[in-house]
Amino acid sequence: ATPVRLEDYRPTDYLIDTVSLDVRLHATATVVRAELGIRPNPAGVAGAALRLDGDELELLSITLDGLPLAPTAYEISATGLTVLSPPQRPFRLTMETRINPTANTKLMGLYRSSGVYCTQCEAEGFRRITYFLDRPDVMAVYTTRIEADAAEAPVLLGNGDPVESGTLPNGRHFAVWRDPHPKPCYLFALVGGKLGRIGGEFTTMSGRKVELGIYVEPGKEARAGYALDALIRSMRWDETAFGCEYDLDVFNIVAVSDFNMGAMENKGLNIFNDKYVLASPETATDADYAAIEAIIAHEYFHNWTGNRITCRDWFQLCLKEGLTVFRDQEFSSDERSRPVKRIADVRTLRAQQFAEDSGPLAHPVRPSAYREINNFYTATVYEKGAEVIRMLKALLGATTFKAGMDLYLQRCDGAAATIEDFLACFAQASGRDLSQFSLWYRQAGTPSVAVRTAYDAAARTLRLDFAQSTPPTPGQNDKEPVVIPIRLGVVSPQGEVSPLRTVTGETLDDGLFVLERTADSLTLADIPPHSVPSLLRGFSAPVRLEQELQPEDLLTLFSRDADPFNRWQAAQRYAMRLMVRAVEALRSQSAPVFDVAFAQALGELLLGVDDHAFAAQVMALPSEADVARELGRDIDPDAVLHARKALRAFVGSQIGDTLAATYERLANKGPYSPDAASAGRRALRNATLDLLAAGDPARGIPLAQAQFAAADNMTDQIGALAILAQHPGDAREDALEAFGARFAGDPLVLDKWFGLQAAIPEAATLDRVRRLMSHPAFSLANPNRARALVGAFAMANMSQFHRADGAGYAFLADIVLQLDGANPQLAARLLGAFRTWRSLEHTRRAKAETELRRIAARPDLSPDVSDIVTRSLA
Ligand code: HT7
Ligand code: ZN
Repeated sequence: ATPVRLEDYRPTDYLIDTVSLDVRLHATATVVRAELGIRPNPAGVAGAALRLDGDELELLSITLDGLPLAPTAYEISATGLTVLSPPQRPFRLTMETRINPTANTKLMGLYRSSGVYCTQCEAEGFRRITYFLDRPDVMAVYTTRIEADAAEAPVLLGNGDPVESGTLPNGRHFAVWRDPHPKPCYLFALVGGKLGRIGGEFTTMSGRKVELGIYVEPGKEARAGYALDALIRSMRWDETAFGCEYDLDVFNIVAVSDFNMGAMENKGLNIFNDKYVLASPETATDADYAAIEAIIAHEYFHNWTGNRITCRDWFQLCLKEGLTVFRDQEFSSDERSRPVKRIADVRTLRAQQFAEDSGPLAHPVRPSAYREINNFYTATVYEKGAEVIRMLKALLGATTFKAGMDLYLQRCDGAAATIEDFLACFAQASGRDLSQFSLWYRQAGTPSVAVRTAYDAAARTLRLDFAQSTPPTPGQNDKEPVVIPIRLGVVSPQGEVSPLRTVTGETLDDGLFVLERTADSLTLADIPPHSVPSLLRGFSAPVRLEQELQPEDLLTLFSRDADPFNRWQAAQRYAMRLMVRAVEALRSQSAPVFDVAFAQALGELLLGVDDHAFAAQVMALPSEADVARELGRDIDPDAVLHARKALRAFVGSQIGDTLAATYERLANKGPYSPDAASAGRRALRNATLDLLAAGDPARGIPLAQAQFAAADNMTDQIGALAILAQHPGDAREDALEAFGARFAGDPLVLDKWFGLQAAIPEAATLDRVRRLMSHPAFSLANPNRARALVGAFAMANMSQFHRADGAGYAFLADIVLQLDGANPQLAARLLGAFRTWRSLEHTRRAKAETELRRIAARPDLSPDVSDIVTRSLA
């Protein structure tokens, strides 16, 4: 396929102002009648043909202003329908198409999930429902009539507000929904099925009463309570934090069990993967509760950042996604612990986005070309996109940032906007030139900031020399310097140096130094001896910081830094340093040597701990993938695994008594509550048990067995099972069997069980995964199941996916090829696990390449898989 390029953007030749749909639902032969109010676009080419997109549609009839269109007046192809000489005035085009929702395994367009009819139109799914100008800059007002068998689909939902409903002969019924807000077709949705409901109410700041509904599989209503609570909190927060008020009388959420992504922000009718709606103490972990809260908020926040203001084209995806991720992260920070949320978000950013940015799939936050847009719903667009917004706020300050947001929400309301439109609001509000800042949207790759420090004891000055560089990425060899906000402080033996002053007498506002050139320096005055600079506080920019810090400096920061993020970062760096050395030792056949001071520092943290969630983040040492990224090249995943295991065992044995005492002290006292403080306590308790079992299995495993047996909530139960899973033997197998039997009827819980087993870092795991694929609850056709088992093996089990014999690669390649025909989006996502292949040692690299070439050689690959495999090999 030829790439679509940003520079080729042109407005459409026609606009569609109104859409009236009549959808007669039928399992295999749904008929859609679409009446489109069309007019020539003054910004388009006069007299041009009208080319509508279409995919897997059967056209039954077509009329123009009520008169049948002659077969010579239009052409149909596999990708669309062209009206050759449309009138150059407003006209009505009415088409009937037939589609088969049951055969729709791609889960794009109209499909059935466990018998429920539902839709997914972003990015280009509406063309699988009717012929249309399927692009986001075509905005119309929609009226949707849905008709169905009343027994098969008693609930009929659409966008907007309900206007009419009634019964029909032959057991059929109908409902009509109208959405008064013009929207792009990717926000269209309908649902029909047997669904249970829980309801609520929200009164907006201007007094509008909104009826809230959450629809789930009948019988699971009780598990939707937390999602409803999160929705109400999100609606209130968006009013307070951003002045964004809801704009319809109804807001519905429907949970379905077959969904390619997490959720979808369709106007007034969000559709969710049920994994992000359903929760009960017995079935959901604390992490699940937090994810539900974040995703409910994210989709709701799209009502303004995405729906009221949408994207002009798909290159602008970060306009809505980066901004909305930023907003949901802020919401969770306000609802929970800000530092802990920041640490968790940075962990995700580094694991997903940094990995993407350093491999063959690297692309800018706003890409300039794509072959398949579905492959650009990435960590770069979402997570790095959010970091760019966070930097903008840091650079402008909270007040000016708010003024820029207010201007954007008012000026671009109702429009299909671009990143330029967005930045123009902040340039105006601040009076600043943001042209260099806009490079963050255009330039791929993770910048490195190298820092050298020089202390002049006589003058009591500390000089910091910064130098930035961004490595080449595909298609971008030469990089320009970007604007990097570096929040910093200095930790002296007496405490924080405050305020920070330069030798020229300026005060560093908020401790912010902005690096704009390739190299720059800063000299701080009046710095006591033995002070340690604390740089990139709160992870103020998405960069790699290269700062030489000695163990004693790291211990100073870990114990005394006023910035909790950098306290955590210091512990991670210390652990990383030990693991990297251990990898080197193991690869040269010698035994790793660790540092007692590190273990003791962790022990001391536990003795004085008050923020449990923070301490849990410290105890979770860098992952194997973190270590691999740090090494960067010639990676031997077995050496990484063993280095990490060895450090964990060392810490666990060194501070075993403290771990055991902390574990006892943090025991559950009352009934389960998902609140952040209780979740933090459980997280720390599980982390201490994990390290204890790593250091002294004879002590830790019986405790894990007891916790597993007695647990009254999923966090404790799966926490214990995850620990047992790391230790081969009967205790593990017995617990796995008991868990599998107990939750045999609960697919979302079994996903955890699949995932845990797929992540066991042992040679027998690949066979275990193959066996589990025949488990009655497993189906490759269900994206949650596929991701839980195959995805976890490929993405969360580094040593086994990257087995030296290449069997892990061959397994994944087989699955990708098997899935590609049915669900290309899912196949392409799983294939993304190969993205780090070039950084491995040569034997594995060769085996990975063989499998990638085998996939590439397959004829009739989907555009999704073909795009990923081609870029991975380039
Ligand atoms: N905006 C939504 C993206 C999405 C999606 C994209 C492609 C294929 C299927 C999809 N389902 C949802 C979700 C979001 O980011 O809010
Ligand atoms: Zn989103």
